[in-house]
Amino acid sequence: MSKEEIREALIEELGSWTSGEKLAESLEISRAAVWKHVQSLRSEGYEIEASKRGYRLAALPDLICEDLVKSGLRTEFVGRTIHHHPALASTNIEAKRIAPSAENGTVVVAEVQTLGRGRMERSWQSPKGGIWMSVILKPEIPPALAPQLNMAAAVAVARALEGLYGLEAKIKWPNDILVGERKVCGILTEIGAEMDSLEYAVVGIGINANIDPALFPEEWKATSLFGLLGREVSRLELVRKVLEEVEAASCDAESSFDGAFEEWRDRSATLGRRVRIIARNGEFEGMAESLEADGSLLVRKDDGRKERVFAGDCIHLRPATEMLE
Ligand code: BT5
Repeated sequence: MSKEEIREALIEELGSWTSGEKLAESLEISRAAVWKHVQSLRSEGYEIEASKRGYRLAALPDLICEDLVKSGLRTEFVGRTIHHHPALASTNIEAKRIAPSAENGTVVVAEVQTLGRGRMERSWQSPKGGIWMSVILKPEIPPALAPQLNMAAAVAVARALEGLYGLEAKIKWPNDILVGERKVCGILTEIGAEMDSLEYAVVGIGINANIDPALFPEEWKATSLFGLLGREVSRLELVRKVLEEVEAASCDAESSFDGAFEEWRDRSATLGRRVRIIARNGEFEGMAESLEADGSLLVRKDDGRKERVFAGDCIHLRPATEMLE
């Protein structure tokens, strides 16, 4: 595609001028067509200057586009194909649309989402500066093991945040990534399956990266990497790291899963806490006693009975330190 070629040529000549005539000649298109593609790249966020000397890209744009992510990405299959969109309703919706014909590891990423989704049809704020992406995975596992991919994704994000920024990232059941009790990332895994085989899993990962945390209402107990670190992070570096860790942890999910499961449990912010569970069939309180390999949470109620929870919301009732007093 000429537009892609123009983008590549400008990135290659980063900071220098490339004449419009040369571009037109090498791509065998008119100068007007070059101009049209430049306009389209500008609308995607590329700051391309135009003068008598031609076109110039002064700096790499802060965009998570395929070429930029792939240079330096160390994975076998995750991220081999990346569909980058300036805006989408939801990367999960788009990923599910293309999943049946997409290859294992395909990624859909958007700079903003206009209808970002959380669990149970809740909405997910997805302004510019965050990382909103979905990874299509097609492991050969039965559908019953799909929760492991969800758990693997949480482990992957936690590892990435710790590895890149030294943040102590914890996992709040079922799958929120917390740093210091505040949510910095949410994960939504959806699957397409037959009775006995998983066709695909779409693992949607939303990371509040370079976002002003004041944007989130206090009751969400949300934060962002910008809020935690006091500086902007390289979203490209973070996407690469998360994709690398997703590949490692999802391969683990496909084999024995022991390693990823242990880590999921070790990183739990919920175990040992007093919690309120809001499930489809009602609400109750108790102590979060154990986590099972199928992703469920075992809660001991105040009357001593144990309840196994597969899905629902979990509210941490008191900070862990108070529990020890
Ligand atoms: C989640 O839902 O935590 C899963 C979020 C998954 C988002 C990713 S982004 C890429 C992909 N495409 C999508 O459309 N979705 C996935 P849940 O646990 O239900 O949390 C939703 C609740 O968190 C909302 O009801 C708000 O209270 C709060 N919330 C909304 N936006 C938030 C944000 N950016 N950061 C933290 N909390 C948020």
